[in-house]
Amino acid sequence: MASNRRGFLKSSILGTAALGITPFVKETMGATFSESSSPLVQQKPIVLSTWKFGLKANEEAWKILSKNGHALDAVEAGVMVVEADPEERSVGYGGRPDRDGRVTLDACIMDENLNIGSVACLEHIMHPISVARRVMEKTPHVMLVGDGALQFALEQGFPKINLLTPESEAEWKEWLTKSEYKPKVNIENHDTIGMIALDAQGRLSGCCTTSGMAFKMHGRVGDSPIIGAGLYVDGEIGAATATGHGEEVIRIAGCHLVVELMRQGRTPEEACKEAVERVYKKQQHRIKDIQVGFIALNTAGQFGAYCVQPGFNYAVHDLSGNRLIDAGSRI
Ligand code: SD4
Repeated sequence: MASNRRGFLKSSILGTAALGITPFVKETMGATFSESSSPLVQQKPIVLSTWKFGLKANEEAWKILSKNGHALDAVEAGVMVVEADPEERSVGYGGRPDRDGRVTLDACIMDENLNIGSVACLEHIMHPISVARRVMEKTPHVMLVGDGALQFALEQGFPKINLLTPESEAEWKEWLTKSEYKPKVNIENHDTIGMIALDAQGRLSGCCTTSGMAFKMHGRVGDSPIIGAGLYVDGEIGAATATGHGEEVIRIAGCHLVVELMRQGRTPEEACKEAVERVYKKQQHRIKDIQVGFIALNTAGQFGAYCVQPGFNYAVHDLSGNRLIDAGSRI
């Protein structure tokens, strides 16, 4: 088994060297590769994303990363897979609606040079992440919301569609019978997709996209499109993205905090843990109703994650393959 793994690594390295991608340094070859976090040697490219659906998103991102592509293109392409999937009921097309039956989407994107773009409360568009990228690249602004975001998307040629699938509509109608607003922890074991990547040239990028809390008030915006809350990237330090109850992530400016902690010398996992601790400390009286999870990656390719409640997992794809890892939890 171990020799198969080494054989796979070796052939991956030879293959990627031909593509001009920086291979693992020699020490990695003989070592057992740590699944938990923080490998001691630099490795790139690498991509991380939240929840189980991150596995298929990572596959798509890897197509770009393994060809020496830009991390920004990889993360956008990766999350688009989940946005377009009607079976994924917490992101994009088929996402659960707000309490008025409207599917409103939040997304943001960021590269290694602090370029940012974001949309919030965007309706009728399959790929909010691509609209966020257009905001970044084609406007003097960083964030568009609601009707303005839709108007911009249509001007940019994005097709207008109905995002409410029969399954989500039925669930909303069922919810209406009680109309009880109570966010659930670890909905169907997946939630927002946040993705962060380090490409072969050492460039970091990230993005985050969601339909937000199911049956939220119309106009509610979570952490996912808020740069510094649901996502942050500093090309000299690292990147982080978040999932879970957005209000709690915004309260502590979560992902900016994680990146700043890495700047102070914490490993990615230590930084995520400390950010989770801050949520825990202030919200102990209601902590059983709260889930927040962070994933983080630094410029050396070390990665880690942490969450409040057990049940959060994340997908990692590097030269040794694509796998799902359970994050450590505070409770
Ligand atoms: C948000 N973090 O909007 C996102 C996704 C979510 O339960 O709904 N989490 O708060």
